[in-house]
Amino acid sequence: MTPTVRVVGAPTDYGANRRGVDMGPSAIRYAGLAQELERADIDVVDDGDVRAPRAEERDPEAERPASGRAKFLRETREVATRLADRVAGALVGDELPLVLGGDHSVAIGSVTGSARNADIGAIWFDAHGDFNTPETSPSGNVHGMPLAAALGVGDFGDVEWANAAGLRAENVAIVGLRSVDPSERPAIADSDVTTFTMSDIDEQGITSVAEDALDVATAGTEGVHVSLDLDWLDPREAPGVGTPVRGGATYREAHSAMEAVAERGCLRSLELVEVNPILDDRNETASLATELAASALGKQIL
Ligand code: 5AB
Ligand code: MN
Ligand code: MN
Ligand code: MN
Repeated sequence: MTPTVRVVGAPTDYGANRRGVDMGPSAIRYAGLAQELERADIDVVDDGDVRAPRAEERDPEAERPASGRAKFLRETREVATRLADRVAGALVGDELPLVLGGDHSVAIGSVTGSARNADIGAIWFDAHGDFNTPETSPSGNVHGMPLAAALGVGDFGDVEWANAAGLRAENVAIVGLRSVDPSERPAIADSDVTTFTMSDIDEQGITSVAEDALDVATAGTEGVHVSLDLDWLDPREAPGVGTPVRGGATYREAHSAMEAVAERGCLRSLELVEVNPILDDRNETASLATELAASALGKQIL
């Protein structure tokens, strides 16, 4: 039985390279998230959004660590803290938190909250590694750094998030990689994170890759956080994202991976991030996000 799903939006866009992902939570709700889950016999409670600052009212450079680039670090930390409390609170109530981004910097809060009272694994479905640090980032955008931040990699100044107590790199898998910055590569290679590129999916097939990623994330853990960046999918399926990269997962591959997650019965928390309605085509990326959530949460065909 799927527990009650508690939806919480994190409407940020200051962590991304393009404006507009802050409208992601609205777009995903408008696409019919609650109805889609209810049709799948899943109970849903919508907790609204965490308060998020607007980029134009803030100084992007405030609290930039001495070590390098990272824009809107103070804002990112504020929202991560609020979101982590909501996620941890839902879990304490035996509910399953479903976070709607927002840019991928919100994952720092989701992961930290999910790993607060348990040892967890994480699967990162993404075209990108999200393993930059303020020292290696080519852009300064924190949506390219959340996995490093959650694992305590890199110098973020004196921020407190950089340790999701219950998450170890050995239990993290990134699936769908096809765009990694040269400066980001060594940190991924030096970590104990397991990676599956699009070529691995080509060669091995998505079913086998999903099972391997689930093995990594469930080994010795009490549950798995699934972080779904919609740019994991091919831009033909998911045009409404800020950093599209050709050659991504197909519609069927994405569903198949989410179905594997549901079947394993290990899902602890889920997030749907980087949906950008300004760049979308008739809200189809948001709509796809709702479908994939239903698959991950155990929607049955028969
Ligand atoms: B996303 C890039 N590596 O760090 C950077 O969408 C892009 O959350 C990051 O995966 C993409 O700026 C972040 C060039
Ligand atoms: Mn990405
Ligand atoms: Mn990402
Ligand atoms: Mn992106």
